[in-house]
Amino acid sequence: MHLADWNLKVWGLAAARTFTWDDIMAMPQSQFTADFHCVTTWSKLDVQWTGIKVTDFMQQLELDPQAQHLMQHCYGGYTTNIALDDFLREENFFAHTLFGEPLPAEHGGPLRLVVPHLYAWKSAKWINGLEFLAQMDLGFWERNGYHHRGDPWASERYSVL
Ligand SMILES: Nc1nc2c(c(=O)[nH]1)N[C@H]1C(S)=C(S)[C@@H](COP(=O)(O)O)O[C@H]1N2
Ligand SMILES: [Mo]
Repeated sequence: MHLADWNLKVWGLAAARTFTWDDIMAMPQSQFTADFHCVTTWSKLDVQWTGIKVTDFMQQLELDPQAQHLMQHCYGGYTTNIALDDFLREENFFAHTLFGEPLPAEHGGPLRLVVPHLYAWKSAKWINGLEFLAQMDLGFWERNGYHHRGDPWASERYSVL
C-alpha cells in the first residue's frame, strides 16, 4: 500500500472525515509501552510503539452525543466492535511505528489501533475506518463466538450468549 493512497475515514454518528497519512503524521505523536494479550493465551510484554493517542485523535472529531459504540473497519474487510468507553481510554493509541521502525504489514502497518486493556482481537490492524454507532453491532470475531467485550483480566474470551 502506498501511503499516498492510504486513508482513515470516520462516519456514522460523527461528522464525516477522511484523514490522509499526512494528516495522521501532523497529529501529536507519543511513545507507548504496552503488553499485548492474544485470545489463544499468549502475551507479548513490553512492546515499544509510537503513534497517536486516541484521546488526541478524538480532538479532531465532532461526535454526536448519541454515539455509544463503534465499529473499527480495516483494509481486508476485518471488523471489530468496541464500546465508546473502552475506546476513549487514555492508554489507547493508533500505532505506526514498532521498536523505532515503520510498523510491519504483518503487524497491521501502516496503522493499527492498540487497546491494551482488552484482548488483541479488539486492536484492529490495517485500520481504515471508524463507524460511530448508537448501540453495539458485532464485528468479525464477535459474530463468530468471541466475547463482545474481551477483557483478558476477566478471561472474557468467549461469548456465553
Ligand atoms: N485487520 C485485522 N486486525 C486484527 C486481526 C485480523 O485478523 N485482522 N486479528 C486480531 C487478533 S485475533 C490478534 S491476536 C492481533 C494480532 O496482532 P499481531 O499480528 O500484531 O500479533 O491482531 C488483531 N487485529
Ligand atoms: Mo488473536
